[in-house]
Amino acid sequence: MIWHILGAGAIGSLFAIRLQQAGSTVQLLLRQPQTEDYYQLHLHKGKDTQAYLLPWQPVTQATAISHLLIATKAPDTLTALDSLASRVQPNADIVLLQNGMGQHEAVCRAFPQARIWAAVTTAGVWRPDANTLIQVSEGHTEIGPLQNTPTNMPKGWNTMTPPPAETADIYLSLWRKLAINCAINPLTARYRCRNGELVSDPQRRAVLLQLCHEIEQVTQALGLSLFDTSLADRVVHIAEQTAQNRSSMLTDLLNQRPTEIDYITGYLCQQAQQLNIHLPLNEQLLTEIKQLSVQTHRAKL
Ligand code: KPL
Repeated sequence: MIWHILGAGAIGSLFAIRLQQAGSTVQLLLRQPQTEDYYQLHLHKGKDTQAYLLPWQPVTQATAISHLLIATKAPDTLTALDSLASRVQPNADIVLLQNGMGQHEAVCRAFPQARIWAAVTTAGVWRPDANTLIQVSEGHTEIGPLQNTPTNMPKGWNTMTPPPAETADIYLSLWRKLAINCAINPLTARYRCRNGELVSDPQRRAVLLQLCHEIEQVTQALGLSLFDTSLADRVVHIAEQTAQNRSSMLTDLLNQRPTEIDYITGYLCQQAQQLNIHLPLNEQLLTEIKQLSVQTHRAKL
């Protein structure tokens, strides 16, 4: 049994290493041909550095896929899957480990017989260059069923370190992460600031709190109780904890890559529209960030 990994960015590579460490055979699916048979990654955790060799194969290779971890950026999911759809066995195990919402339903529709799971992680990891991973925090990972899944976790996930928690309500976990990302990511992109600067600056903090209030209108209307505290308290805490981080959305903008705004704020606004809730600040941010993404994309061309 082989876990194929689609999307070998920071999170995809980290989980490829975790699966390999747990005894699974892994194979990265890469677009760019490599000169060696193995992809070498150095994982730094504090003062400790370990080297890992991860087998890889081209996405276009013809072997069948029975276990697939999807860790691409949300907007790339369906295009990336298109290139290997014919390789995915009908009853494959598929785990989606991504930011954002909306893509999960599309994958379930595309693979109606597959056993599909979603996972959410708070692991903090970044990749300064192609062969280096810096893990800032182990984080907490949750995994739960989306479609046709048996009661136990997919193979290899139960023996992973740190062990993911299995949840029957992954939808709630996805919403928790979505709500936090809806609050922090677009604002850091708007102000081009680090997460902590959203709370240390009084004006930005006021906008952040207003944004949280709007997001909570939607989650409450959906009957979701996200945290023990208000969303605003939770978001302020996370922004303080990750004060020095650049959010993934700001990082995408700075690197002139497409952002995940349609799958974060865009998904929230779609849900709000169906519930007849008006979210003026979120809608304004959706337009602004889409505009910024187009500008950076043009600058790159
Ligand atoms: O998940 C994040 C992201 O940047 O996507 C947060 C929680 C905002 C941390 O940076």
